Amino acid sequence: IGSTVLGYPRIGPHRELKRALESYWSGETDRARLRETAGKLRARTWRELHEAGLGSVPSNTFSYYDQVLDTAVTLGAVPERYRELGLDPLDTYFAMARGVESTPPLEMTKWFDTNYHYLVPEIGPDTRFGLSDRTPVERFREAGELGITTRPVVIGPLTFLLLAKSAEDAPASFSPTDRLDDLLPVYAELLEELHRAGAEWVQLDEPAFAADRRPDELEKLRTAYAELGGLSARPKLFVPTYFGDPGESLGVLASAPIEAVGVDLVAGSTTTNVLSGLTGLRDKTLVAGLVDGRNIWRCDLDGALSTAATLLGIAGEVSIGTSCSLLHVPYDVSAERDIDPQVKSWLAFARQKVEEVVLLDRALHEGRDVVRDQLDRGRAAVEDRRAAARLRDERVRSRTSRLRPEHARRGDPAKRRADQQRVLGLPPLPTTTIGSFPQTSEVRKARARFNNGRIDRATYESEMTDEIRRVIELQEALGLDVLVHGEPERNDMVQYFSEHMEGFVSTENGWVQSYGSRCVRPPILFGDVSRPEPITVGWAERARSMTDKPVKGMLTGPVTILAWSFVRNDQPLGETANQVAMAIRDEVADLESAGVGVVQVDEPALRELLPLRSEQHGQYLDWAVRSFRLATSGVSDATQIHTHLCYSEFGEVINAIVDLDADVTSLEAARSRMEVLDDLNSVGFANGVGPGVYDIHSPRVPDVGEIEKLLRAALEAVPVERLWVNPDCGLKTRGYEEVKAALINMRTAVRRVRDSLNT
Ligand code: THG
Ligand code: ZN
Repeated sequence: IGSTVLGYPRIGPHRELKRALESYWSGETDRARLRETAGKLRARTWRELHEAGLGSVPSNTFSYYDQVLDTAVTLGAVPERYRELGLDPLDTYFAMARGVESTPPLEMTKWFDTNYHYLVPEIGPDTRFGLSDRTPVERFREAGELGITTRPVVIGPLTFLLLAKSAEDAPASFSPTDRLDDLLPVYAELLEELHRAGAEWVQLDEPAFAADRRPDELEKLRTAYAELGGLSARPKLFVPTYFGDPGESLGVLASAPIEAVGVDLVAGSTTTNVLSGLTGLRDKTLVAGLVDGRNIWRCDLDGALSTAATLLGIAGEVSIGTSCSLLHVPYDVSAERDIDPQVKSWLAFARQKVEEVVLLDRALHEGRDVVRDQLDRGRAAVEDRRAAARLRDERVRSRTSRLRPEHARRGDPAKRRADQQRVLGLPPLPTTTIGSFPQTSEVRKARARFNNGRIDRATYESEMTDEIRRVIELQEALGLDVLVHGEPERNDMVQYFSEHMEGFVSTENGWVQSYGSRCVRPPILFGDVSRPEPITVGWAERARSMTDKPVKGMLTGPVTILAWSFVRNDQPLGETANQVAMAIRDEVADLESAGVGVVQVDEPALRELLPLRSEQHGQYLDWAVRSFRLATSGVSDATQIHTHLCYSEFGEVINAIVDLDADVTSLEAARSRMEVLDDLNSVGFANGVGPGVYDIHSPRVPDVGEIEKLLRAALEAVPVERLWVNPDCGLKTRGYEEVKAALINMRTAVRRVRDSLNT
């Protein structure tokens, strides 16, 4: 197969696809324009990868929205309600991704433990599979016209079914994997067409096997590749797993009649041990995923080469690859103009990673001498980073080394509740919001003008103060009980904090796709973390001075800061978490000193970093919970700590929610009809809880009766003195009209329920 990457960013080096999509959706441009932009981006990527010298260039890694949705459409798994819209294929596709007036979109969820989100296919007993779209073949031909023979990439049949959910009307006993036998002929047809079109190799991704899998699922993997491998006229098959150790699936794939297997040697710590015990690879190619596809550090080339050398005897052929698709890193570090030059010299984005792959493969097969200079330069950068004094801040290290269990412990919860109620004097069923208020275009413009120096700090601060005053006045008018300042000064809840802490650098153009056209710019955490001065205290204090009601200070928790940053890989994540926790702890203490008696520390990503393998859950949750508690345990019993978690699926972290020991936890719950409350009861949760009473992800304004019903349902599960009332997430992405209407209805519903409590 030769050197290769498993996938590549597709949003465009300057987010060209984002702009083209959003302008098509808004009706400003037509589809010809969108197709033209998309075609140019694909051609550019193929040329770049080809010219860089890769042995095998992937295709079909482009997507208008999401690769799982692409696969569903190719295989014919389009739910009836989208077919019935009678739209053409492109708009049917976008209806599944974004919904239309009459029909909401498919559910979206996290792609394994990354910050990318995919659309969840719905499969039922009646789903009519069939090769309904030939995009992988068309893209192969399109690249061929540029003179580049590519390797089409498609999600493998098992991962596709394992990521799907059962259709609404499927019987309870049904599982999407039950349909494997009906699906395989469609894959077979696709492979045959690709073969006829001249594809030598096809890549079928099976990352689902880096997570825990049951024996019957491994058996299905065996069946699937026995069948696909047994086709008479087909391309060679390359099946990579990634995001962790493949465990037993590696043995299954090694003995399957396929030509190449790929393993993630960055996230998979025990994979090399497993490999050494396998004999089935002797007549196969092993694509060694040695260049990290998920982080932005330059590769330790010597280390990678010595690992690669140990594999030479195990597989028939060894090719160098990335650990996973490069979708999860930005395009090109050389486009960054503002990153500190020394830190910049330690970094590799997608383009640089392609160079590393090519280099390693040549060193492995042609000898180190051929690429001596490049190896020397790479080594110098890695050694410079390793030895850099600026990675270490002895003040930070001596502080974390002196941490004791009592630093992560607060007083008795009942006493805390009494002390807090004495200070706050809240009514039953207190109302609050999650923190952010709509980010108006005026607010965004003011931030942008301040960042590029067009207005001075005083003007910026006065504009933000005016905005905070408006938000406070609105909340007073709505009669809410615990107010927030609305966060107009924040671009992103992680980026904002990283910009105010030591140990991070930000990028100018380091965009990574989060979902569809939406991107984030993860900060780079390179060294010891500390907080040189208060970050949010000035804003919170201003808000506090504008009202007699309690004001809640708003912070992002250590786990979420790590989850949404590129983190250092030279020490355990738990150690980095302690440092971030202490920086947040300092901020919490300063808020308390400034008279802010309620502080919320958000951890929406607590679930996201949960390891794919359950045997690693305990260790992760230990450090994750400890870091939250370190951040929040430095205050008096009278200071009320809140936290907020989103993205449902609390099941596997439900005990951790208890262990966080926040005084009040607000959760996304409106869509799951308060079921989470019973789950919390079953694990002995006894603190305050604010199950979201309406879904902020939809523009729909909930009516009073609906909220009232949810509140009464919540009161069945939680005693009145522990129940809070709030929307289920921040309001940043909504408009003021909807927000006002929804909060008025929330407030009215609470009044009705409170009145009925008194009688
Ligand atoms: N911040 C970060 N990561 C996240 C979220 C976040 N991951 C999970 C979830 N929230 C993802 N959701 C979004 C929602 C909106 C946007 C991105 C991810 C978004 N981005 C702007 C865009 O693409 O136009 C860019 C924002 C900017 O200018 O900074 O709207 O909240 N880190
Ligand atoms: Zn949320």
